[in-house]
Amino acid sequence: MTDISAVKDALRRQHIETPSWAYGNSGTRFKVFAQAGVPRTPQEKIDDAAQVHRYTGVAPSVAIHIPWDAVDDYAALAAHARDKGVRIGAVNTNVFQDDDYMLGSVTNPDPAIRKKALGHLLACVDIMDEVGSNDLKLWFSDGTNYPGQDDLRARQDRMAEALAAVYERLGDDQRFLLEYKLFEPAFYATDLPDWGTSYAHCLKLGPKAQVVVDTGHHAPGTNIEFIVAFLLREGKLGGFDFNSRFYADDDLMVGAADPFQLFRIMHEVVRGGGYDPATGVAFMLDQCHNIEPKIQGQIRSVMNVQEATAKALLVDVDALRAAQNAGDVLGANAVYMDAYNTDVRPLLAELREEMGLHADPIAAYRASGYLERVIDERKDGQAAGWGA
Ligand code: LRH
Ligand code: MN
Ligand code: MN
Repeated sequence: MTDISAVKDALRRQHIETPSWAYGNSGTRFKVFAQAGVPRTPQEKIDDAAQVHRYTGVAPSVAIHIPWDAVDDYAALAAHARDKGVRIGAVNTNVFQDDDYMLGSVTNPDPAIRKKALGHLLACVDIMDEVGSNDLKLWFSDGTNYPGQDDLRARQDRMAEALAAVYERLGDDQRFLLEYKLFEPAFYATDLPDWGTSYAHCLKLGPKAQVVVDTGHHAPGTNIEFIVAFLLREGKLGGFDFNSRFYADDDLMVGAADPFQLFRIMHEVVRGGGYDPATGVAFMLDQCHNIEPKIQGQIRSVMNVQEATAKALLVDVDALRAAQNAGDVLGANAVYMDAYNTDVRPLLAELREEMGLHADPIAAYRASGYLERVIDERKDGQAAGWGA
């Protein structure tokens, strides 16, 4: 039997980080549909993130992306976040949007471009110092489109050299989270295409280098929970970029496409001790809301992660273990599915009320009139968006 009050305590302590870029305008390469009231500045993105925390109680930090969130005074940005009741979380780097990076950033054959890219990564560690962030998120679009275009091995050497230089620069309580992605924008060979390649680079460097699993960055059918189990076992799971995919890197709301997969992932997190804050697994969202309202989209996503977590915490581990040890295939599967099929919404509603929150965060946010207010306040000026 599962202890419900222990489950509630664990859920109360949950921490889900929202990304600044979710609040701005975004779209596909075909069209960006502008929405009224979206933030014009990094400060306004933080204001919107604070709304998500206000109604869910479990989203106290917001990731920033440089240079999308570049400001003159980062300490002031961190103070702004604190004033709004949140803090700045991971600093995301961007070495994919400059013309110079057409043939790669840190793996570019041109040493001058490699130097420029590394300079940006190191500057992002300076920003971490200023905002008090512990996590540097690294994602590289580096790769090649045609066989023979560049030397695959030399590109690994260049990657290793850049990562070592960043590692060297990290402070005592800082780490980097290394993302991988199967393809796009490179279509033939990506320099960090999978968890194994990221893991190998991180392993060589040491404890301050960890792998981040973006749930949208795998081939269809990949067993992501296996990757999670493996990385946790090796102490190398730095965190998640949560989102949903149907086809490629769709960046849809987490838990929308496949809530069962999210449950399976959270089950492995719980099983591997990754839910204990001491393990340092960061639960971040990496999403874009192209056609749906953005703040509501983030609130819904946070709730989806909470629901999957609640179900994972409800797995009757003793019964599961007994069935597994007895070789009872269907019995074990039934215990697992019982947890997944539990309706945890009443439990979460009750928990929110115990936390002094409204039982229904979406309804409470909609009733607050915040969106109508910011639509009015933000009429003038340029809306910030993905890549702005
Ligand atoms: C790359 C990615 C990475 C970026 C973010 C905007 O696809 O997942 O994390 O920084 O999208
Ligand atoms: Mn990502
Ligand atoms: Mn992505």
